[in-house]
Amino acid sequence: MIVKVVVLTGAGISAESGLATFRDVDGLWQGHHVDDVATPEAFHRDPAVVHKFYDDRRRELRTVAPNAAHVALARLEQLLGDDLLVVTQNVDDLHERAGSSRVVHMHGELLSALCESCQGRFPWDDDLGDSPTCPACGNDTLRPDVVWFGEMPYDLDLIEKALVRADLFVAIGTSGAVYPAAGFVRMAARAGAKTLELNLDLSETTHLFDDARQGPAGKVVPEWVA
Ligand code: BV8
Repeated sequence: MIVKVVVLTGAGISAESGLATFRDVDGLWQGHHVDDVATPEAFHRDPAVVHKFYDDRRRELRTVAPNAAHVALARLEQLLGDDLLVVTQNVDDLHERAGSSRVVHMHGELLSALCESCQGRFPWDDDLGDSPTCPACGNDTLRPDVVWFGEMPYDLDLIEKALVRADLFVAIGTSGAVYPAAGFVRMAARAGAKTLELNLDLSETTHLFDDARQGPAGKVVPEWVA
């Protein structure tokens, strides 16, 4: 019997690697109001502030490594192949660095730059400064290739097709605070999938899952994959 699995990850899976989450006590949004750093309006109002917010995170990302939870999901992909899809809300590259290749970054990627003029995408080169020019069209309209509030997440069609065909939906390290990701559990359950939440503590959507286990991802994810 083919088991099709969709795993949704959030900032909590990268916490033990040392990357801040958004809403925990020392989360990213502390000291940074979402409206000042994670909306298109913020970027057009003061691009330097937004570039600095992402430059700081990009610099920090280069100093951390995947943890046991990322490694366990990469091992699960070796077992399940195309029957596993990891959908991440995270913009870090820790899933890929742990060995996962079937990863959808629905909120974009920290190490990618997007040109607002020609829509070209390029690896983010560290010293792009705060008015980087597009290597393709030459305009100084490069922005972080991340999905801000009010912007359409990437690959929603692909994700929804996987959710309605899933036998099992697992959410790992996400508060269930942001849509449309927070609604994926309902979509999977409605289509008949079993649902499991692995999280440090209860989330805003724990009550929607068939099963929920609390604990650090670096412990509960390898236990689940084993
Ligand atoms: C959209 C990328 C529609 C950037 C992010 C009113 C006005 C405007 C919009 C809305 C509105 N009401 C609703 C909306 C929609 C809005 C939304 O949901 N707002 C919320 C706040 C109510 N959503 C959007 O705007 C989305 N787009 O709706 O578009 C549309 C339709 C048509 C046309 C155009 C548009 C886009 C949202 C994407 C925003 N970008 N990130 C960046 O990274 O800087 S959001 C960001 O926060 C993450 O990507 C993630 O999605 C989200 C939630 O974060 P989590 O990953 O869950 O992390 P969090 O800190 O919250 O929780 C951590 C969890 O881990 C906790 O539960 C904790 O217990 C646990 N944990 C901690 N340590 C561990 C652990 N677990 C295990 N082990 C540990 N060690």
